[in-house]
Amino acid sequence: GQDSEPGSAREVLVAFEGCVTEQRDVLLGPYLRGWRGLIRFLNSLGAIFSFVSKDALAKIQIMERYCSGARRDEYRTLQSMVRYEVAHGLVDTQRRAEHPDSGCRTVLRLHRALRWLQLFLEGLRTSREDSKTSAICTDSYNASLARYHPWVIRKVATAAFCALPSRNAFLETMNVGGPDEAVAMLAEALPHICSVYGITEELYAQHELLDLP
Ligand code: 1Q0
Repeated sequence: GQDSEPGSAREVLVAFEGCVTEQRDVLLGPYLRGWRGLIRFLNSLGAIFSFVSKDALAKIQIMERYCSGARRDEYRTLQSMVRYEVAHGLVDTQRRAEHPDSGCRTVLRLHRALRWLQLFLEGLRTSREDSKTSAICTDSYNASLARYHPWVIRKVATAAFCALPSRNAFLETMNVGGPDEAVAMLAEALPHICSVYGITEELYAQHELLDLP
């Protein structure tokens, strides 16, 4: 519900912090809450990004259904999800067919987007005050997600990036105070996103799931 969704960037990033257990498992509940918060943030940037938030939301909803479904215990962590889906042949590895919306392929799309987020936030954090948000966003997109997207999506996405507010205005929309506070919060939060990303990447590599259709 509305109330359980994070209201500021800090809470979004804290949700990612809460994902990783002592055994370095990634809990899907907090992972999806972090994503819900990101989508809320994205929606606040304007309708121009709704083609992005619609796709991300659809993926979050697929995962939320697994997490509250009959097999919810198998979907407590990314590790248990991979184990379960792989062991039961629930993952399409060549083309999308019997299992077009497996948890593994759905999370992979979010995982790739998390790499973009990591680069984008790191770029924002370390950029000069007069840098253009659109340039930071384009660079991080080209270095990550773009390679998985067809030409049309790349064009539409890079056109939409031009609508992003200036660096300082963007940092202010994070709702954690002025640009300096936002930069400090990013410095504190980014290691947690990096760690979720790194653990997922390793898990998917071990199971050869990084190219799922
Ligand atoms: C700040 C501006 C945000 C710009 C978002 C950059 C990503 C652009 C991606 C555009 C692609 C969306 C169209 C759908 C593509 C799908 O084909 C693709 C593959 O899925 P499938 O099922 O067809 O195989 N889907 C994806 O690649 C998923 C893309 C998800 C992108 C989610 C982006 C979430 C952004 C959040 C904004 C956060 C801003 C910073 C917040 C800081 C505060 C914590």
